[in-house]
Amino acid sequence: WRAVDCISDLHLHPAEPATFDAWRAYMAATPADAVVILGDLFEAWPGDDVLGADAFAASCAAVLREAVLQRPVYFLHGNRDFLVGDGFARATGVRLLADPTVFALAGRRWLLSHGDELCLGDTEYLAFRAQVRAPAWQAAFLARPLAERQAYAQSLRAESEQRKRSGRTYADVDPGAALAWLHAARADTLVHGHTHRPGDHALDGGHQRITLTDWDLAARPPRAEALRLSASGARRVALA
Ligand code: OKV
Ligand code: MN
Repeated sequence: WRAVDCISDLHLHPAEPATFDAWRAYMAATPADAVVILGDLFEAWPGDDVLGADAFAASCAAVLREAVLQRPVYFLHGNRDFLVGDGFARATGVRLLADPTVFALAGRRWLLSHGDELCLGDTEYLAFRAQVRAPAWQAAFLARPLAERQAYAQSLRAESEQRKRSGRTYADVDPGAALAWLHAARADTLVHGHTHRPGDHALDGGHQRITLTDWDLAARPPRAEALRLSASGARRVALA
């Protein structure tokens, strides 16, 4: 591969059609040899059976099915779409990755993650995460009727909107934890999303942490970007 694109935090939702349209256009046209989605592609995901019940989810799957005819598409989970599963992978052709995953490209090792697990200051969220990532919790949750799971997803959305409105802030990635992950993976650069604080950060020992932007085509100015990894390094490609 010569170029691999990373995108994250599109938070696709039927109420934001401009973001969906930009994503669809990007997926059809990117010159990258592979696309890696670093989580929070969807604003909410109540389980893969939503694909048969919800027209918007089905439209997103159709975009992915087209895209994988051109190039492999990889996905790792965000904090919103942690219930994306094997049914989604089968229905779309997208390949699911563990978080974090190392990508070796042109002699460099890139560590790809959503980033939520590294925000050590978000202790309440990390407790929630440990609960909902447990296989037993997921099996019990997915056994409930879809309508009930959709209502739960809606209550989580409302809770996080309320938190935003109240001005409470989220923690950022812990630099020590990021460096520990990089060392364990023998990787040079960490690429992640989640925090919606795009930036390039130098870490000890010549390591680097690159944070992707979220996408919002309805914002002024609009935001959308891919990080293109190649032999010449990492380059931000503006898509809005
Ligand atoms: C995670 C999903 C947001 C899915 C809320 C109690 C309470 C924790 C919370 C923690 C997680 C929201 C608030 C998030 C998943 C969404 C929207 C859709 C799976 C409660 C404990 F009080 F509401 F019950 N959380 N976060 N969604 O990470 O933002 O579809 S979140
Ligand atoms: Mn996130």
